[in-house]
Amino acid sequence: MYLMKESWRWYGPNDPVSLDNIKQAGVTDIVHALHHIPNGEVWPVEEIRARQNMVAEKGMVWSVVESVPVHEHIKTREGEYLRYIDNYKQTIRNLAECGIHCITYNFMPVLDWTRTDLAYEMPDGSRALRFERAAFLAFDLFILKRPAAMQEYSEEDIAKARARYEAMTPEEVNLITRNMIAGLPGSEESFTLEQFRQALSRYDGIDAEQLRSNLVFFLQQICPVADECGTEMVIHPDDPPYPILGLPRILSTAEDFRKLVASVPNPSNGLCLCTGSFGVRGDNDCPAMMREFGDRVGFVHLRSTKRDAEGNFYEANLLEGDVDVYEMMKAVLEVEQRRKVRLPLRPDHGHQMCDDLTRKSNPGYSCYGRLRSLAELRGIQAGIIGGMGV
Ligand code: CS2
Ligand code: MN
Repeated sequence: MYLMKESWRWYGPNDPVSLDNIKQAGVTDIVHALHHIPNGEVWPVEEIRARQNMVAEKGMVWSVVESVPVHEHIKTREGEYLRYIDNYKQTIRNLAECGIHCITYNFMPVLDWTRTDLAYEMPDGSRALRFERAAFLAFDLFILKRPAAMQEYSEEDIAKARARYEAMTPEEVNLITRNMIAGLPGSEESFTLEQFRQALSRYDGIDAEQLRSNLVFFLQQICPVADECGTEMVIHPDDPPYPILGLPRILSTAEDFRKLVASVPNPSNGLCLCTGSFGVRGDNDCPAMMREFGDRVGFVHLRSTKRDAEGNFYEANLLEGDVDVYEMMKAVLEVEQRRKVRLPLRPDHGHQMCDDLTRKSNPGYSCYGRLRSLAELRGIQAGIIGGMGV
């Protein structure tokens, strides 16, 4: 049987969830990045090796990179983008030299993943990450004051956002501003409001088609190198999976990935199937995507969000959200048996619960919350295998 390769994201020596903690979670594989290297610069072999050794000392292996960030100049195809692409190629080679062959990245303009509330209280007292549409619009319209925003939303939306904004205390305004622009873990970039406006304005002439063609150009450059190294470049979907703040987004649906593969058929052009990101849209069927793209899925993130009719969503307990986790796990197992590979899979974000509530951790990357998800995933997998009579 080819079972999931249990993996866990570790942010490095300063992560409050230490490698010792992770070891006790029982995982074998570490998902990691050199967060201290500025975006666009080469990751030196010695630095990769140093981190690999730290992980190896604890009896685990650093097998997946999440992420090698794509410099903004590459996304807008301006300035020094060619130098940054060369650097990216070198990083792929250096990682391969160290035996690391799975690299996650995303192509979201300016912002990585976005939430308005990082401590949304659940009925059981644990805390979840949440995206509240009215608060998000209030930020866009009345805090950021993005010039085009007034034309993009309906009158009803604007009225709701205005009421939401007017009811905010100054502390709330500060908090939502920080949540939006200070950079969630993994995003590597943070801004002041003024810097943020400037960063957005670099996309003024760039629509979805242009951004897609910039991604295709980038992949056409790096995939031949990745192919040669036996490395999979797995793109992480947009989160949330639709355009925000007037920025285009191009990896939000199955059709988006189909287009990408049609343009860049290289074997290294792969997908990080994150059910938490794709699952925010009702028209994304994650198990069906797993079955369709199985040959190109190099890494799986499992989490589940719960959406409502207003466009809000929060990160639910794994088995209580909109994603059919059981069906997803079945799809993963089917692909693994067919391909005869074990795919790295990690519990994505978890709630802050138990001791997580009194210690600081990276938003979403709590210890107990993720342990709970991982335990549930193991149970589902064991149940499926048991049912197969193997
Ligand atoms: C997020 C992101 O859903 C997620 O996994 O936590 O940090 C994500 O890992 C990056 O966008 C991938 O490049
Ligand atoms: Mn994810």
